[in-house]
Amino acid sequence: MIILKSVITTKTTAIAHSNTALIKYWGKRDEELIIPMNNSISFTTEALTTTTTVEFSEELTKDNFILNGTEQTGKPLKRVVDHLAIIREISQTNVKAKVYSENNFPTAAGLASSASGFAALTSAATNAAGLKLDKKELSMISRRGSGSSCRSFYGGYVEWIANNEQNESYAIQLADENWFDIRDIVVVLKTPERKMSTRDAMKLSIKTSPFFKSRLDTLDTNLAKIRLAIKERDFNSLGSVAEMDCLSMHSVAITSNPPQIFWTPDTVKVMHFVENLREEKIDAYYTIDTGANLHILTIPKFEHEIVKQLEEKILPEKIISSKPGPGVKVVNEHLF
Ligand code: 2P0
Repeated sequence: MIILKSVITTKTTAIAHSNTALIKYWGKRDEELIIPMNNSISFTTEALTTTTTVEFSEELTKDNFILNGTEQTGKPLKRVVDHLAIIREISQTNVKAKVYSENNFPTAAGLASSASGFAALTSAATNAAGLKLDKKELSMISRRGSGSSCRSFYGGYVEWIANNEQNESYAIQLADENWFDIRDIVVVLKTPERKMSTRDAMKLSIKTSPFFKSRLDTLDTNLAKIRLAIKERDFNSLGSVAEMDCLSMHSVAITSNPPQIFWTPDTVKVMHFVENLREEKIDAYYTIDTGANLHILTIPKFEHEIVKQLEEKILPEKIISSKPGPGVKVVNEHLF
């Protein structure tokens, strides 16, 4: 990437959507640069958004990060400051920044808030620093803040290319958000506080799960199946492979030492609920990230019926229904 010295310009606001992985990212080959062990595929989730405003100012003596109205300290602040440091290095400046961010969904509940969070931060901060970068470059910078965020730069269906030979790892769009209309019904359950971060859990899996390598061996086939399912708009193939890959990722997590079990009894209840939907000839599959919550994948004609049955039989804390959404956008309305 050739960057000329940038000119710190102005306050910038970006909106990014989270993404739901159909083939999961689980394990890094390079912890520092955040290069994954495997390619992953996701779709961008329209209903889950982070809005972030960044302003660099000579008057600031340190970076500030306000999330959902609360000034952040400790780890959340450090991750933002570290990411701003990468952007400052590229733009050859040492000016500090003020960062305001708002999520429209529960933070750190396994709903990929770090994906939309770092995508919005990277887009707003690079623009505010006067850098003009394309999406491939943005996805590579964002990846270093949080791996899965690189997939949120594009709308629709997106693949994160591990590119293990060249240390250049970035996202590409497989199909836009209008190509294949599916629904992601996010079932928000009571989630116990996570004992270990996703980052540490992945690291532990590589070191201790006897199934880590076996999972990697299944991925080329499953990635090819998902790419084909997207191309042919084959929902049952997409859903069944995504559900299998979710179970494969969780098998690796569960067989780590100590075991990483992200599910609660309610998670398993919803898994059985989805199996029962299929017996009723309702096309539905689940996928789960690092939390108790589930994403029920379906097609538009079954959305209403599934939400109705969830309300009757499960009573979750919240149901958020989403379709595939767009990539990151810079907007003119600022948070401060
Ligand atoms: C995914 N997850 O593909 C997988 C499935 C969680 C389970 O990407 O360490 O927060 O910051 O790169 O991006 C969550 O991982 O981890 C994630 P870091 P990130 O969506």
